[in-house]
Amino acid sequence: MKRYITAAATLFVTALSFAQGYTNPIIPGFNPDPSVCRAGDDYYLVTSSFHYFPGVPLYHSKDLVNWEQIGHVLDRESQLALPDARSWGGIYAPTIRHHNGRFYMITTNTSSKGNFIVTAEDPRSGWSDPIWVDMPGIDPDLFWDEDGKCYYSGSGNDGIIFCEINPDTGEKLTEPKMIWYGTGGRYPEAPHIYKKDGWYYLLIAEGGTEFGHGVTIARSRNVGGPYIGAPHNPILTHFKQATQGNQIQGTGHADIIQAHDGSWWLVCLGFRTQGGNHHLMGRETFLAPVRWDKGAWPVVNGSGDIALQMDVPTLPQKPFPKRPARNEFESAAVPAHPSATMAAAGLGPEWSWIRNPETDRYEVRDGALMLTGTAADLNETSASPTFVGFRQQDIDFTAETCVSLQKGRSGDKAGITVFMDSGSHYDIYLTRKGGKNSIAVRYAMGVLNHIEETPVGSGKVWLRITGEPEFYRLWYSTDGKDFKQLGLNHTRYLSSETVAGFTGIMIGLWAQSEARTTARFEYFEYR
Ligand code: 6LW
Repeated sequence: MKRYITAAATLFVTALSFAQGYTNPIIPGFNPDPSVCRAGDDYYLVTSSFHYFPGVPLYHSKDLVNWEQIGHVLDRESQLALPDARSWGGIYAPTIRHHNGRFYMITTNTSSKGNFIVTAEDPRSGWSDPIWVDMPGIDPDLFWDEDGKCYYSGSGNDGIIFCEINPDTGEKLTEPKMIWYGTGGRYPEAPHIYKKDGWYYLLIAEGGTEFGHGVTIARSRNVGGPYIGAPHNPILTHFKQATQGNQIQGTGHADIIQAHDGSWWLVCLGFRTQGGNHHLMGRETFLAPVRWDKGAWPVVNGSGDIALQMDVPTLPQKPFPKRPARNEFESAAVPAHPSATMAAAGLGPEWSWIRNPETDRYEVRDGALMLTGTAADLNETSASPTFVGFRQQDIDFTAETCVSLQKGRSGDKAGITVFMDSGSHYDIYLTRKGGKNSIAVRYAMGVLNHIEETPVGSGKVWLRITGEPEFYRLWYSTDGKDFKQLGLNHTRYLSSETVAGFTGIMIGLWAQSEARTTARFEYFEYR
Protein backbone atom coordinates (compact mmCIF):
# COMPACT_ATOMS: atom_id res chain seq x y z
CA MET A 1 0.00 0.00 0.00
CA LYS A 2 2.78 2.37 1.03
CA ARG A 3 4.45 1.68 -2.32
CA TYR A 4 1.28 2.75 -4.16
CA ILE A 5 1.01 5.94 -2.11
CA THR A 6 4.66 6.78 -2.84
CA ALA A 7 4.12 6.09 -6.54
CA ALA A 8 0.99 8.24 -6.58
CA ALA A 9 2.79 11.04 -4.75
CA THR A 10 5.69 10.86 -7.22
CA LEU A 11 3.26 11.03 -10.13
CA PHE A 12 1.53 14.00 -8.56
CA VAL A 13 4.79 15.88 -7.94
CA THR A 14 5.99 15.06 -11.46
CA ALA A 15 2.70 16.29 -12.88
CA LEU A 16 3.06 19.49 -10.88
CA SER A 17 6.60 20.24 -11.98
CA PHE A 18 5.75 19.37 -15.59
CA ALA A 19 2.52 21.28 -15.42
CA GLN A 20 4.33 24.53 -15.99
CA GLY A 21 5.71 23.81 -19.46
CA TYR A 22 5.53 26.49 -22.10
CA THR A 23 4.72 27.17 -25.72
CA ASN A 24 7.29 28.01 -28.37
CA PRO A 25 8.03 30.46 -29.87
CA ILE A 26 8.46 32.49 -26.69
CA ILE A 27 8.58 35.70 -28.75
CA PRO A 28 6.41 35.25 -31.85
CA GLY A 29 6.66 37.34 -35.01
CA PHE A 30 9.88 38.35 -36.69
CA ASN A 31 12.45 38.38 -33.85
CA PRO A 32 15.63 36.69 -35.10
CA ASP A 33 19.13 36.35 -33.68
CA PRO A 34 18.10 36.50 -29.99
CA SER A 35 20.66 37.32 -27.33
CA VAL A 36 19.88 37.27 -23.63
CA CYS A 37 21.45 38.44 -20.37
CA ARG A 38 20.58 38.34 -16.67
CA ALA A 39 20.76 41.02 -14.00
CA GLY A 40 19.72 39.43 -10.69
CA ASP A 41 16.43 37.75 -11.47
CA ASP A 42 15.64 40.05 -14.40
CA TYR A 43 16.28 38.86 -17.95
CA TYR A 44 16.72 41.09 -20.99
CA LEU A 45 16.59 39.86 -24.57
CA VAL A 46 17.30 41.65 -27.85
CA THR A 47 16.66 40.73 -31.49
CA SER A 48 17.58 42.05 -34.96
CA SER A 49 15.54 44.85 -36.53
CA PHE A 50 17.16 45.47 -39.97
CA HIS A 51 15.77 48.59 -41.71
CA TYR A 52 12.98 49.12 -39.18
CA PHE A 53 13.10 51.92 -36.63
CA PRO A 54 13.46 52.12 -33.66
CA GLY A 55 16.11 49.40 -33.71
CA VAL A 56 16.84 46.33 -31.59
CA PRO A 57 13.60 45.45 -29.75
CA LEU A 58 14.26 45.04 -26.02
CA TYR A 59 12.27 42.46 -24.04
CA HIS A 60 12.12 41.82 -20.30
CA SER A 61 11.26 38.64 -18.40
CA LYS A 62 11.31 37.16 -14.91
CA ASP A 63 11.20 33.52 -16.01
CA LEU A 64 12.68 33.26 -19.56
CA VAL A 65 9.27 32.06 -20.81
CA ASN A 66 7.06 35.15 -20.58
CA TRP A 67 8.41 38.33 -22.19
CA GLU A 68 7.16 41.89 -22.49
CA GLN A 69 8.64 44.41 -24.88
CA ILE A 70 9.85 47.38 -22.83
CA GLY A 71 11.17 49.44 -25.73
CA HIS A 72 14.09 49.45 -28.12
CA VAL A 73 17.80 49.84 -27.51
CA LEU A 74 18.28 52.20 -30.47
CA ASP A 75 15.55 54.81 -30.41
CA ARG A 76 17.13 57.93 -31.88
CA GLU A 77 18.78 58.75 -35.17
CA SER A 78 22.18 59.47 -33.56
CA GLN A 79 22.25 55.77 -32.64
CA LEU A 80 20.64 54.41 -35.76
CA ALA A 81 20.84 56.19 -39.11
CA LEU A 82 19.02 54.26 -41.80
CA PRO A 83 18.60 56.82 -44.61
CA ASP A 84 19.44 54.51 -47.49
CA ALA A 85 19.04 51.16 -45.78
CA ARG A 86 17.73 48.66 -48.31
CA SER A 87 15.10 46.12 -47.27
CA TRP A 88 16.71 43.94 -44.60
CA GLY A 89 19.83 46.11 -44.48
CA GLY A 90 20.38 48.06 -41.25
CA ILE A 91 20.74 46.22 -37.96
CA TYR A 92 21.94 42.61 -37.87
CA ALA A 93 22.38 40.32 -34.89
CA PRO A 94 22.89 42.02 -31.50
CA THR A 95 24.53 40.66 -28.33
CA ILE A 96 23.42 41.94 -24.91
CA ARG A 97 25.54 41.50 -21.77
CA HIS A 98 25.46 42.78 -18.17
CA HIS A 99 28.90 43.37 -16.70
CA ASN A 100 29.85 45.20 -13.48
CA GLY A 101 26.44 46.84 -13.20
CA ARG A 102 26.43 48.10 -16.79
CA PHE A 103 24.51 46.80 -19.81
CA TYR A 104 26.35 46.49 -23.12
CA MET A 105 24.71 45.88 -26.48
CA ILE A 106 26.90 45.30 -29.52
CA THR A 107 25.55 44.97 -33.06
CA THR A 108 26.16 45.89 -36.70
CA ASN A 109 24.55 48.64 -38.77
CA THR A 110 25.15 47.06 -42.17
CA SER A 111 23.89 50.28 -43.83
CA SER A 112 26.32 52.54 -41.96
CA LYS A 113 29.71 52.21 -40.28
CA GLY A 114 29.41 48.58 -39.19
CA ASN A 115 29.99 47.31 -35.67
CA PHE A 116 29.26 49.39 -32.57
CA ILE A 117 28.56 49.21 -28.83
CA VAL A 118 26.00 51.13 -26.79
CA THR A 119 25.79 51.01 -22.99
CA ALA A 120 23.24 51.78 -20.27
CA GLU A 121 23.07 51.74 -16.47
CA ASP A 122 19.34 51.09 -16.71
CA PRO A 123 18.18 49.37 -19.90
CA ARG A 124 14.79 51.10 -19.65
CA SER A 125 16.01 54.65 -19.51
CA GLY A 126 18.25 55.29 -22.43
CA TRP A 127 21.33 53.90 -24.06
CA SER A 128 24.47 55.79 -25.05
CA ASP A 129 25.41 56.94 -28.52
CA PRO A 130 27.45 54.40 -30.54
CA ILE A 131 31.04 53.51 -29.75
CA TRP A 132 32.28 52.28 -33.13
CA VAL A 133 34.45 49.18 -33.34
CA ASP A 134 36.75 48.86 -36.32
CA MET A 135 36.22 45.15 -37.01
CA PRO A 136 34.96 43.61 -40.26
CA GLY A 137 31.97 41.29 -40.52
CA ILE A 138 28.76 40.83 -38.55
CA ASP A 139 27.34 39.12 -35.42
CA PRO A 140 29.67 40.70 -32.83
CA ASP A 141 29.92 39.28 -29.30
CA LEU A 142 31.51 40.59 -26.09
CA PHE A 143 32.94 38.22 -23.47
CA TRP A 144 34.54 39.25 -20.16
CA ASP A 145 37.07 36.89 -18.63
CA GLU A 146 37.50 36.57 -14.85
CA ASP A 147 40.58 38.83 -15.01
CA GLY A 148 38.38 41.65 -16.36
CA LYS A 149 39.69 41.49 -19.93
CA CYS A 150 37.05 41.84 -22.63
CA TYR A 151 37.09 39.93 -25.93
CA TYR A 152 35.33 40.63 -29.20
CA SER A 153 34.34 37.80 -31.51
CA GLY A 154 32.33 38.03 -34.71
CA SER A 155 31.80 36.36 -38.04
CA GLY A 156 34.09 37.39 -40.84
CA ASN A 157 35.76 35.72 -43.78
CA ASP A 158 34.06 32.34 -43.37
CA GLY A 159 35.14 31.86 -39.78
CA ILE A 160 35.08 33.37 -36.32
CA ILE A 161 37.31 36.41 -35.88
CA PHE A 162 38.57 37.39 -32.42
CA CYS A 163 40.56 40.03 -30.55
CA GLU A 164 40.83 41.69 -27.14
CA ILE A 165 38.95 44.97 -27.01
CA ASN A 166 38.36 47.95 -24.74
CA PRO A 167 34.54 47.92 -24.60
CA ASP A 168 34.37 51.50 -23.39
CA THR A 169 36.33 52.98 -26.30
CA GLY A 170 35.95 50.28 -28.98
CA GLU A 171 39.75 50.11 -29.29
CA LYS A 172 41.27 46.81 -30.43
CA LEU A 173 43.96 45.69 -27.97
CA THR A 174 45.30 42.68 -29.89
CA GLU A 175 45.67 41.78 -33.56
CA PRO A 176 42.44 40.11 -34.82
CA LYS A 177 42.77 36.40 -35.65
CA MET A 178 40.55 33.54 -36.76
CA ILE A 179 39.72 31.13 -33.94
CA TRP A 180 37.33 28.57 -35.48
CA TYR A 181 35.88 27.69 -38.86
CA GLY A 182 33.05 25.55 -37.51
CA THR A 183 32.37 21.98 -38.56
CA GLY A 184 32.02 22.55 -42.29
CA GLY A 185 28.55 24.07 -42.55
CA ARG A 186 28.24 27.21 -44.63
CA TYR A 187 28.29 30.64 -42.96
CA PRO A 188 29.93 29.92 -39.60
CA GLU A 189 28.58 32.92 -37.65
CA ALA A 190 26.83 34.18 -34.52
CA PRO A 191 29.61 33.45 -31.99
CA HIS A 192 29.16 33.72 -28.23
CA ILE A 193 31.93 32.80 -25.77
CA TYR A 194 31.23 31.46 -22.24
CA LYS A 195 33.52 30.19 -19.49
CA LYS A 196 32.58 27.16 -17.39
CA ASP A 197 34.61 24.73 -15.25
CA GLY A 198 37.92 26.03 -16.58
CA TRP A 199 36.86 25.72 -20.25
CA TYR A 200 36.14 28.47 -22.75
CA TYR A 201 33.14 27.46 -24.88
CA LEU A 202 32.55 28.98 -28.31
CA LEU A 203 28.95 28.63 -29.51
CA ILE A 204 28.25 29.42 -33.17
CA ALA A 205 25.63 28.92 -35.91
CA GLU A 206 26.29 27.18 -39.21
CA GLY A 207 24.46 26.04 -42.31
CA GLY A 208 22.87 29.33 -43.35
CA THR A 209 19.68 30.71 -41.86
CA GLU A 210 17.32 28.50 -43.88
CA PHE A 211 16.31 24.84 -43.47
CA GLY A 212 19.93 23.69 -42.98
CA HIS A 213 20.61 25.92 -39.97
CA GLY A 214 22.12 24.61 -36.73
CA VAL A 215 24.16 25.37 -33.64
CA THR A 216 27.63 23.95 -33.02
CA ILE A 217 30.05 24.36 -30.14
CA ALA A 218 33.79 24.08 -29.51
CA ARG A 219 35.97 24.52 -26.44
CA SER A 220 39.49 25.40 -25.40
CA ARG A 221 41.54 25.90 -22.25
CA ASN A 222 42.58 29.31 -23.67
CA VAL A 223 40.22 32.08 -24.66
CA GLY A 224 42.09 32.58 -27.94
CA GLY A 225 41.98 28.89 -28.84
CA PRO A 226 42.74 26.46 -30.35
CA TYR A 227 39.06 25.48 -30.20
CA ILE A 228 38.06 21.83 -30.68
CA GLY A 229 34.48 21.01 -31.72
CA ALA A 230 32.13 18.84 -29.66
CA PRO A 231 31.85 15.22 -30.84
CA HIS A 232 28.04 15.44 -30.97
CA ASN A 233 27.82 18.62 -33.06
CA PRO A 234 25.46 20.11 -34.08
CA ILE A 235 24.00 20.48 -30.59
CA LEU A 236 20.77 21.90 -32.05
CA THR A 237 19.39 21.49 -35.57
CA HIS A 238 16.14 20.53 -37.27
CA PHE A 239 17.96 19.45 -40.42
CA LYS A 240 17.55 15.77 -39.65
CA GLN A 241 15.11 12.95 -40.02
CA ALA A 242 13.87 13.18 -36.44
CA THR A 243 12.41 16.64 -37.16
CA GLN A 244 10.79 15.75 -40.49
CA GLY A 245 7.26 17.13 -40.24
CA ASN A 246 8.11 19.36 -37.24
CA GLN A 247 6.47 22.71 -37.93
CA ILE A 248 9.55 24.45 -36.49
CA GLN A 249 12.44 24.54 -38.95
CA GLY A 250 15.68 26.46 -39.40
CA THR A 251 16.66 26.44 -35.71
CA GLY A 252 20.00 28.13 -35.08
CA HIS A 253 21.70 31.37 -34.03
CA ALA A 254 21.55 30.83 -30.28
CA ASP A 255 22.69 32.22 -26.95
CA ILE A 256 23.01 30.24 -23.69
CA ILE A 257 22.20 31.59 -20.23
CA GLN A 258 22.31 30.31 -16.66
CA ALA A 259 19.17 31.25 -14.77
CA HIS A 260 19.17 32.54 -11.19
CA ASP A 261 18.20 29.05 -9.93
CA GLY A 262 21.28 27.53 -11.62
CA SER A 263 19.40 25.94 -14.54
CA TRP A 264 20.72 26.39 -18.09
CA TRP A 265 18.70 27.59 -21.08
CA LEU A 266 19.20 28.36 -24.73
CA VAL A 267 17.39 30.96 -26.83
CA CYS A 268 17.55 30.55 -30.59
CA LEU A 269 15.84 31.53 -33.79
CA GLY A 270 13.67 29.23 -35.87
CA PHE A 271 10.66 29.60 -38.13
CA ARG A 272 7.19 28.11 -38.25
CA THR A 273 6.22 26.69 -41.63
CA GLN A 274 2.74 27.10 -43.08
CA GLY A 275 1.02 26.13 -46.32
CA GLY A 276 3.80 23.64 -47.16
CA ASN A 277 7.41 24.62 -46.73
CA HIS A 278 6.85 28.36 -46.50
CA HIS A 279 7.25 30.79 -43.66
CA LEU A 280 5.86 34.28 -43.41
CA MET A 281 6.50 35.51 -39.87
CA GLY A 282 10.24 35.64 -40.25
CA ARG A 283 12.54 33.95 -37.79
CA GLU A 284 11.08 33.96 -34.28
CA THR A 285 12.62 33.45 -30.82
CA PHE A 286 12.45 29.97 -29.25
CA LEU A 287 13.55 28.59 -25.85
CA ALA A 288 15.03 25.21 -24.94
CA PRO A 289 16.35 23.74 -21.68
CA VAL A 290 20.03 22.83 -21.59
CA ARG A 291 21.72 20.15 -19.49
CA TRP A 292 25.28 21.24 -18.79
CA ASP A 293 27.07 18.98 -16.33
CA LYS A 294 30.42 19.83 -14.80
CA GLY A 295 33.22 19.54 -17.36
CA ALA A 296 30.77 18.14 -19.95
CA TRP A 297 29.40 19.54 -23.21
CA PRO A 298 25.98 21.20 -23.10
CA VAL A 299 23.03 19.11 -24.33
CA VAL A 300 20.02 20.99 -25.73
CA ASN A 301 16.63 19.57 -24.74
CA GLY A 302 18.00 16.01 -24.67
CA SER A 303 17.74 15.42 -28.40
CA GLY A 304 19.02 18.65 -29.97
CA ASP A 305 15.64 19.72 -31.25
CA ILE A 306 12.65 21.61 -29.92
CA ALA A 307 8.87 21.52 -30.07
CA LEU A 308 5.99 23.98 -30.07
CA GLN A 309 4.74 22.51 -26.79
CA MET A 310 7.58 22.06 -24.28
CA ASP A 311 6.62 19.82 -21.37
CA VAL A 312 9.60 20.68 -19.17
CA PRO A 313 9.91 22.31 -15.77
CA THR A 314 10.61 26.03 -15.91
CA LEU A 315 11.39 28.82 -13.48
CA PRO A 316 8.28 29.86 -11.53
CA GLN A 317 6.28 31.61 -14.23
CA LYS A 318 5.40 35.27 -13.96
CA PRO A 319 3.30 36.20 -17.00
CA PHE A 320 2.62 39.80 -18.00
CA PRO A 321 -0.85 41.11 -18.70
CA LYS A 322 -1.74 40.70 -22.37
CA ARG A 323 -1.81 43.85 -24.45
CA PRO A 324 -5.40 44.59 -25.46
CA ALA A 325 -6.30 43.26 -28.92
CA ARG A 326 -7.75 46.63 -29.83
CA ASN A 327 -5.75 49.86 -29.84
CA GLU A 328 -8.15 52.79 -29.71
CA PHE A 329 -5.27 55.23 -29.98
CA GLU A 330 -5.99 56.78 -26.62
CA SER A 331 -2.83 58.00 -24.92
CA ALA A 332 -3.80 55.78 -21.97
CA ALA A 333 -3.01 52.76 -24.17
CA VAL A 334 0.68 53.66 -24.22
CA PRO A 335 2.52 51.16 -22.02
CA ALA A 336 4.64 52.20 -19.07
CA HIS A 337 8.03 52.07 -20.79
CA PRO A 338 7.63 52.90 -24.45
CA SER A 339 10.62 53.83 -26.48
CA ALA A 340 10.82 57.62 -26.49
CA THR A 341 10.17 58.32 -30.15
CA MET A 342 7.27 55.93 -30.51
CA ALA A 343 5.68 57.33 -27.38
CA ALA A 344 5.87 60.78 -28.95
CA ALA A 345 3.56 59.48 -31.64
CA GLY A 346 1.31 57.84 -29.02
CA LEU A 347 2.28 54.31 -30.06
CA GLY A 348 3.49 51.42 -27.91
CA PRO A 349 6.89 49.77 -28.39
CA GLU A 350 5.46 47.03 -30.59
CA TRP A 351 5.10 49.51 -33.47
CA SER A 352 7.87 50.15 -36.00
CA TRP A 353 8.60 52.53 -38.81
CA ILE A 354 10.43 51.84 -42.09
CA ARG A 355 13.83 53.59 -41.89
CA ASN A 356 14.12 56.92 -40.02
CA PRO A 357 10.60 58.39 -40.02
CA GLU A 358 9.50 61.97 -40.58
CA THR A 359 8.00 62.01 -37.09
CA ASP A 360 5.76 65.04 -37.68
CA ARG A 361 3.64 62.88 -40.00
CA TYR A 362 2.50 60.69 -37.07
CA GLU A 363 0.19 61.92 -34.37
CA VAL A 364 -2.41 60.55 -32.00
CA ARG A 365 -5.20 63.13 -31.79
CA ASP A 366 -8.80 62.92 -30.52
CA GLY A 367 -8.63 59.16 -30.08
CA ALA A 368 -7.34 58.50 -33.60
CA LEU A 369 -4.02 57.87 -35.29
CA MET A 370 -3.42 60.61 -37.84
CA LEU A 371 -1.03 59.63 -40.62
CA THR A 372 0.05 62.36 -43.03
CA GLY A 373 1.04 60.80 -46.34
CA THR A 374 4.43 61.19 -47.98
CA ALA A 375 5.04 61.00 -51.70
CA ALA A 376 6.92 57.76 -50.97
CA ASP A 377 4.86 54.68 -51.66
CA LEU A 378 5.17 51.30 -49.92
CA ASN A 379 7.17 50.18 -53.00
CA GLU A 380 9.82 52.78 -52.14
CA THR A 381 13.26 51.23 -51.66
CA SER A 382 15.05 54.04 -49.83
CA ALA A 383 12.83 56.85 -48.43
CA SER A 384 10.58 56.36 -45.40
CA PRO A 385 6.95 55.92 -46.48
CA THR A 386 4.29 56.97 -43.93
CA PHE A 387 3.84 53.57 -42.30
CA VAL A 388 3.60 52.06 -38.84
CA GLY A 389 3.72 48.32 -38.53
CA PHE A 390 3.25 45.58 -36.03
CA ARG A 391 4.72 42.07 -36.37
CA GLN A 392 2.36 39.32 -37.57
CA GLN A 393 2.49 36.85 -34.69
CA ASP A 394 -0.04 34.19 -35.61
CA ILE A 395 -0.71 32.22 -38.78
CA ASP A 396 -4.46 32.71 -38.31
CA PHE A 397 -5.36 36.27 -37.50
CA THR A 398 -7.68 39.18 -38.21
CA ALA A 399 -6.35 42.73 -38.43
CA GLU A 400 -8.79 45.57 -38.79
CA THR A 401 -8.97 49.34 -38.91
CA CYS A 402 -11.36 52.13 -39.85
CA VAL A 403 -10.00 54.93 -42.02
CA SER A 404 -11.06 58.18 -43.65
CA LEU A 405 -9.16 60.67 -45.78
CA GLN A 406 -9.21 64.26 -44.56
CA LYS A 407 -9.79 66.52 -47.61
CA GLY A 408 -8.53 63.82 -49.97
CA ARG A 409 -6.94 64.76 -53.26
CA SER A 410 -6.61 62.66 -56.38
CA GLY A 411 -4.13 59.85 -55.90
CA ASP A 412 -4.23 59.88 -52.08
CA LYS A 413 -4.17 56.47 -50.45
CA ALA A 414 -4.59 55.17 -46.90
CA GLY A 415 -5.03 51.63 -45.72
CA ILE A 416 -3.68 48.46 -44.26
CA THR A 417 -1.04 46.08 -45.58
CA VAL A 418 0.65 42.75 -45.00
CA PHE A 419 4.16 43.87 -45.80
CA MET A 420 7.19 41.63 -46.34
CA ASP A 421 9.29 44.21 -48.15
CA SER A 422 9.00 47.02 -50.69
CA GLY A 423 8.49 44.58 -53.56
CA SER A 424 6.27 42.12 -51.70
CA HIS A 425 3.07 43.17 -49.97
CA TYR A 426 -0.71 42.93 -50.26
CA ASP A 427 -2.65 46.10 -49.46
CA ILE A 428 -6.26 47.18 -49.15
CA TYR A 429 -6.81 50.91 -49.05
CA LEU A 430 -9.10 53.85 -49.51
CA THR A 431 -8.11 55.99 -52.49
CA ARG A 432 -9.41 59.05 -54.29
CA LYS A 433 -9.73 59.75 -57.98
CA GLY A 434 -11.61 62.62 -59.68
CA GLY A 435 -13.35 63.57 -56.43
CA LYS A 436 -14.63 60.02 -55.85
CA ASN A 437 -13.58 57.39 -53.31
CA SER A 438 -12.69 53.82 -54.16
CA ILE A 439 -11.41 50.80 -52.29
CA ALA A 440 -8.38 49.26 -53.94
CA VAL A 441 -6.60 45.97 -53.49
CA ARG A 442 -2.99 45.81 -54.60
CA TYR A 443 -0.76 42.76 -54.88
CA ALA A 444 2.89 43.80 -55.14
CA MET A 445 4.94 40.76 -56.12
CA GLY A 446 8.30 41.83 -57.49
CA VAL A 447 7.78 43.47 -60.89
CA LEU A 448 4.10 42.53 -60.83
CA ASN A 449 1.78 45.15 -59.35
CA HIS A 450 -1.82 44.13 -59.74
CA ILE A 451 -4.48 46.59 -58.59
CA GLU A 452 -8.27 46.14 -58.44
CA GLU A 453 -10.59 49.01 -57.50
CA THR A 454 -14.22 49.27 -56.54
CA PRO A 455 -16.10 52.58 -55.98
CA VAL A 456 -17.49 53.49 -52.54
CA GLY A 457 -19.33 56.51 -51.21
CA SER A 458 -17.63 59.27 -49.24
CA GLY A 459 -16.91 58.92 -45.53
CA LYS A 460 -15.06 56.32 -43.56
CA VAL A 461 -14.47 52.69 -44.47
CA TRP A 462 -13.53 49.65 -42.46
CA LEU A 463 -10.64 47.56 -43.79
CA ARG A 464 -9.69 44.08 -42.71
CA ILE A 465 -7.02 41.53 -43.58
CA THR A 466 -7.31 37.95 -42.43
CA GLY A 467 -4.52 35.39 -42.47
CA GLU A 468 -4.64 31.62 -42.66
CA PRO A 469 -2.03 29.02 -43.66
CA GLU A 470 -2.49 29.30 -47.44
CA PHE A 471 -4.17 32.67 -48.00
CA TYR A 472 -4.48 36.28 -47.06
CA ARG A 473 -7.99 37.69 -47.59
CA LEU A 474 -8.68 41.41 -47.92
CA TRP A 475 -12.06 42.80 -46.87
CA TYR A 476 -13.90 46.11 -46.61
CA SER A 477 -17.09 47.42 -45.12
CA THR A 478 -18.97 50.71 -45.35
CA ASP A 479 -20.87 50.23 -42.08
CA GLY A 480 -18.36 48.33 -39.88
CA LYS A 481 -20.67 45.31 -39.76
CA ASP A 482 -21.07 43.76 -43.15
CA PHE A 483 -17.63 42.92 -44.64
CA LYS A 484 -17.15 42.02 -48.31
CA GLN A 485 -14.11 40.07 -49.46
CA LEU A 486 -12.43 42.07 -52.22
CA GLY A 487 -9.12 40.22 -52.47
CA LEU A 488 -7.58 36.81 -51.97
CA ASN A 489 -4.01 35.77 -52.65
CA HIS A 490 -1.61 33.01 -51.66
CA THR A 491 0.55 33.58 -48.60
CA ARG A 492 3.44 31.80 -50.32
CA TYR A 493 4.14 34.68 -52.73
CA LEU A 494 5.11 36.80 -49.71
CA SER A 495 7.04 34.06 -47.91
CA SER A 496 10.75 34.17 -47.12
CA GLU A 497 11.20 31.20 -49.45
CA THR A 498 9.75 33.25 -52.36
CA VAL A 499 10.99 36.73 -51.50
CA ALA A 500 14.21 35.86 -49.59
CA GLY A 501 15.43 38.23 -46.90
CA PHE A 502 15.73 38.25 -43.14
CA THR A 503 12.50 39.92 -42.02
CA GLY A 504 8.91 38.74 -41.56
CA ILE A 505 5.47 40.12 -42.29
CA MET A 506 4.58 43.45 -40.71
CA ILE A 507 0.92 44.36 -40.57
CA GLY A 508 0.98 48.06 -41.29
CA LEU A 509 -1.17 51.15 -41.41
CA TRP A 510 0.00 53.55 -44.08
CA ALA A 511 -0.80 56.66 -46.11
CA GLN A 512 0.54 58.06 -49.34
CA SER A 513 -0.09 61.54 -50.65
CA GLU A 514 1.65 64.05 -52.90
CA ALA A 515 -0.45 66.74 -51.18
CA ARG A 516 0.32 65.95 -47.51
CA THR A 517 -3.20 64.68 -46.96
CA THR A 518 -3.85 63.29 -43.49
CA ALA A 519 -5.63 59.98 -43.01
CA ARG A 520 -7.54 59.29 -39.82
CA PHE A 521 -7.36 55.74 -38.40
CA GLU A 522 -9.84 55.25 -35.58
CA TYR A 523 -8.49 52.00 -34.19
CA PHE A 524 -6.31 49.03 -34.94
CA GLU A 525 -7.36 45.61 -33.88
CA TYR A 526 -5.32 42.39 -34.06
CA ARG A 527 -6.92 39.13 -33.04
C1 6LW B 1 22.62 37.27 -38.92
C2 6LW B 1 23.23 35.96 -39.10
C3 6LW B 1 22.05 35.23 -39.42
O1 6LW B 1 23.48 38.31 -38.80
O2 6LW B 1 21.29 35.99 -40.23
O3 6LW B 1 20.74 33.48 -38.81
C4 6LW B 1 21.80 37.29 -40.17
N1 6LW B 1 21.77 34.17 -38.83
O4 6LW B 1 23.87 35.45 -37.99
C5 6LW B 1 20.69 38.27 -40.11
O5 6LW B 1 19.71 37.88 -39.21
